[in-house]
Amino acid sequence: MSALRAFSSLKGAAARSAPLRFQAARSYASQTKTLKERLAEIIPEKQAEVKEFRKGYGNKVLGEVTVDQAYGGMRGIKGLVWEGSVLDAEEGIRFRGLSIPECQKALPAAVEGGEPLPESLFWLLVTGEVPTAEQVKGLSAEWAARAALPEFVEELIDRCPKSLHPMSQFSLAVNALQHDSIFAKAYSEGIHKSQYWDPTFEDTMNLIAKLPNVAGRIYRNVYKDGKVAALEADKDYSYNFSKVLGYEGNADFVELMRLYLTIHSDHEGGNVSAHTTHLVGSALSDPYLSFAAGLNGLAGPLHGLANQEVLRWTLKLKDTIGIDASEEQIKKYLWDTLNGGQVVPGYGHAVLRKTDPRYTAQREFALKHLPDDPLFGLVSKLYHIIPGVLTEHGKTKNPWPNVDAHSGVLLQYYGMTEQDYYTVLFGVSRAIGVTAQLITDRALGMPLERPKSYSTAHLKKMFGAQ
Ligand code: CMX
Repeated sequence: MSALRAFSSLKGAAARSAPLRFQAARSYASQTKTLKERLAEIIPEKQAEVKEFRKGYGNKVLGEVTVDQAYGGMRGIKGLVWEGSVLDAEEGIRFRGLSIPECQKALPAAVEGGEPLPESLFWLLVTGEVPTAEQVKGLSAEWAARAALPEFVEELIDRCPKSLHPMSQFSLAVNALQHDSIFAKAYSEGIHKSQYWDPTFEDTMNLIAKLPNVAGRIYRNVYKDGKVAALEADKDYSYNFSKVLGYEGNADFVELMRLYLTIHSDHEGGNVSAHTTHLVGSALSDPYLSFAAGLNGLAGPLHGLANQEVLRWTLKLKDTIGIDASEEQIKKYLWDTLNGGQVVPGYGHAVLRKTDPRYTAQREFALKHLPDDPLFGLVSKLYHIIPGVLTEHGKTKNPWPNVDAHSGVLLQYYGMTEQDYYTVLFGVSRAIGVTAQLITDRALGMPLERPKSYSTAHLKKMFGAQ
């Protein structure tokens, strides 16, 4: 593919600003490399950059920590490095400097003007570069080629009772995939630490590649006939994932998966699933063990499980007061939730102070593909009512919707009504972001993570409190 064609595959105004920065600096040769070949070139440059930066600025102060922050979930403490994305409280997420709308314009898509391919986002997160359409095609093919599961993992999933939550099955299967970890094997054989990134990369590629078969098998076993269709070697990741789920016949659902898997992937380093994966990885646990730990955090209702909770809560509201409920009825329902000591799922965020752009991207998808869906109508109505009630309630620092407030309504429209499964979709996407960082962690030789803790007695003594 010529450099010119690579440029012309980048459409729109945003593609001519930030993405061009990446593209312009790249030679034609770099645009024909595979991801691993490109990484082998980038990593020494990155190592040198970080070494130089630390030499000059290593003793600069990032911020101070208060006693309240130590008790308050370490909110706002600046103590992590995460290369793939940075979250701004007002603007939301940027992946390697690109906002979601910029990614939608700049990253290669499967259909003209369509949603970005999550493969291209993985490339962007790992390298900081927008890949060419050919490079993304190559990555899709590599993932399809690595997708088969070991027989014992299939059997393990098949033996799970249907009543075991899909997220527990997911975590179990990812832990079992560890059997074939290339990093663990290389470590036991005495690999030099300067080479850690290579087997980490291989594990990551295998892990991401196998997730559609893991997640698809769980879905087909728990909710359908247990039959899992074979992936197609020449199709993209989202198409193949939709196929194993049983939705490949619906082109709009496949497009939804491309958007979904792209926007749920990465949200900087401090959220529970990202931080957990990074923390466990810092002990040199391999990518399977690290990501499985992250999945267990994602399965919490204040984090990824909120997407199942949102649809459940919304449907209960619909059943209780009706889909055409008045503003007054909805407000009363909200107050009943709050007075019952429960959170309104899908609203609020530990960092964001505005509507989550991931919510906006999904809302725009709904406006394009399902503008007349009654449940979308209800979700839109809630968007106009909930922030006011949460503000009046006076507790939450951010009354606006997060990513989880919108995904369920899109999925149910296409027939995926099984709410308990929704967090598994989030998990497949999250693998793309957190494993990208694991490769960087090992390339930069990030050490064991070990912050300092104190007991209340010790803190009181430190400050002379009675
Ligand atoms: N409904 C009711 N109360 C809420 C609330 C909501 N949606 N969001 C925050 N609050 C409450 C908190 O529970 C807290 O109450 P207490 O003082 O009684 O403990 C108070 O407001 C202050 O919380 P905060 O500083 O605004 O928010 P946190 O950073 O502590 O928590 C989050 C962030 C996301 C856990 C919280 O907003 C929440 O529970 N939201 C609902 C669950 C949800 O949607 N989670 C998904 C987040 C996105 C994701 O990770 O997938």
